[in-house]
Amino acid sequence: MKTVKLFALSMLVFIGLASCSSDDDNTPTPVVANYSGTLNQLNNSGASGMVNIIVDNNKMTVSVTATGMVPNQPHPQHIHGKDDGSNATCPPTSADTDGDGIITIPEGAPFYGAVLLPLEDFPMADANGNVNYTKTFTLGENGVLTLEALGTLENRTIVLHGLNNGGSYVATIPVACGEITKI
Ligand SMILES: [Cu+2]
Repeated sequence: MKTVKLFALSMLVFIGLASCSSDDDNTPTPVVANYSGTLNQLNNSGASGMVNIIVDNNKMTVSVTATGMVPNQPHPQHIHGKDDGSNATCPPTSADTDGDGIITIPEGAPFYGAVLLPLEDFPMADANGNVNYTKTFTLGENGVLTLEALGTLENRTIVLHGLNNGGSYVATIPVACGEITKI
């Protein structure tokens, strides 16, 4: 009798171990993914660049390299997206609905949506107009939105801002935009 019980117990342990090593156990699946985006100019800024994003569970590292930015000025930059999670895009020239030659933040919003995450601290372009930025955000902490709220990154865009207009620097004007793709 004892031998039978021990055998049954050892079988249970064996089954338990076997199920732990299978893929459909209760361990959360690690969320690790790489994304990139090509930054193209808006508003004839002459700016261009690349964005790389690495998501490793609740850590998200964003790298931005750009050229053709207004030198020696701080450049606001954000991940933009639509509230309903649908695909955000970079605005075409026709987004300038008032025809003043500048696509403003609100004129571009129907395409790239609202600001989801400011990529602070905003970088300062060097004397040649280059921006090099890398930062790791902890999602869901210190006011940074959660991975769930960030949603499907492929549906988000990156927008860089800051252009000389009418003889003065306007930090809000969009100067480059990139649609994010998974790699
Ligand atoms: Cu923005």
